[in-house]
Amino acid sequence: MDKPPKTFAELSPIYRQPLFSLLEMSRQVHRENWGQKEGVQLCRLLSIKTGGCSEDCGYCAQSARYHTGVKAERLMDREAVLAEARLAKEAGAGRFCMGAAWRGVREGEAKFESVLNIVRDVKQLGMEVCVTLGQLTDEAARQLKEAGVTAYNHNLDTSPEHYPKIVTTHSFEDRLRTIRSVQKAGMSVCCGGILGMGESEDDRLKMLEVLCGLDPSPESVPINCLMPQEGTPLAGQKMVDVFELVRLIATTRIALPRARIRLSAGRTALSREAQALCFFAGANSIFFGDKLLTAPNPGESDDRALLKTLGLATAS
Ligand code: SAM
Ligand code: DTB
Ligand code: SF4
Repeated sequence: MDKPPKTFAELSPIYRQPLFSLLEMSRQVHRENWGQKEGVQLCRLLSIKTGGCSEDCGYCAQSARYHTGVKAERLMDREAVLAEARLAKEAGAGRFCMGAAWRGVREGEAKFESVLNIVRDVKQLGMEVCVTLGQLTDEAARQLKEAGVTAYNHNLDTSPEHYPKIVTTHSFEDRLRTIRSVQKAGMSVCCGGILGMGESEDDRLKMLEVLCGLDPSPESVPINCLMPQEGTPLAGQKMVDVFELVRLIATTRIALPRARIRLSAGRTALSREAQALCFFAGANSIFFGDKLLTAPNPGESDDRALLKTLGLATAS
C-alpha cells in the first residue's frame, strides 16, 4: 500500500469491506512492517496507586464517584514496585507499565517526585518503562522523559462526539493537550481506546481518525474491550462483537502500520480462537499476568500455552 488511510472517509470503506479481504490487506501490511518472525510483546501492568480517583469516567472501577468495591489505596512504596518489576523481568516482560488512578500530575508535587524515583529504579532493570498517570504539564512530561520513561499511556478512549457521554470531569481536548505535552517531551505516545461503551462503529473509526492525525504517530495503540464494572454507569453493557473487534484491529494495522497494537482489557471474555483472529488481524502485544489494574486477565500459563499453540514468538 502506498499511503496508509488516515481520514474517516478513507478508513470507512476499508473497515466495511468483506472480512476476509480486510484480513488479507492487514496481513500484507503486517508482514511488510513486522516480518514473518516478529512476535507478540509481553507487557506487565501494575497499579501503583489504586482507586479514589476524582474523575467520573463511566467505565472505571477506580472512580471515587461510584460504589464499585475498589478501595482507595496509597501510592505503593518504591521497594514494592521494584520487586514487582523484577518479577516481570524474570517472567520475560519487554515492557513494564505502571498505572495510577489520578486526574493528573504536575511538577513539584510530592507524589510526582515519588513516581520519578520509581521510574529511575525500574529503568535500571532494562525493560521499556511506560506510565499512565492522567493529565500532564509540559514540565512534568519533560521530567518523566528525563527519568527514563519510554512511553506515556493516555487513551482517547472513544470518538470526540461520544466522549462527553462517558466522562464529564475532563474533556477530549484535555486528553489531546496531554498527548501534545508527551510528544513535545520526546516520549513515545501509547494511545488507544475502549470498545463497547455504547458507541457506534463510526465512533470507533472517528477515534482512529484522530489517532492517525497524531504527529508523531502513536508508538502503541491499546485496544480495550469494556470490562463492565459493577457500580459504574456502564455496568450493564454487552460485550463487543468479536468480528467488530477484529475489523477494528485490522483497520488499525492498515492505518498505523508500525504501531504496536495491544490487545488489552477484556481478553478474559475472548475465546482462544477469537484471540488468534485478533493476532492474525495485526495485534502484536498483550498484557500478561492474571491481573490488569483492578480487573482479571487470563493466567500467564494459559497465555504461554496459547502463543505456543499458535507458534507465535514473544518479542521484547
Ligand atoms: N487515570 C489515568 C487515565 O485515565 O488516563 C490512567 C489509568 S486509566 C485506568 C487507563 C485506561 O484504562 C483508561 O483510559 C481506559 O482505556 C482503560 N480502562 C479503565 N477501566 C476499564 C474497563 N473497565 N474496561 C476496559 N478498559 C478500561
Ligand atoms: C490500557 O489501555 N489498558 C490498561 C492500561 N492501558 C493502563 C488498563 C486496563 C484496565 C482494565 C480495568 C481494570 O483493571 O480496572
Ligand atoms: Fe480516574 Fe483514569 Fe479511572 Fe478516569 S480512567 S476514573 S481518570 S483512574
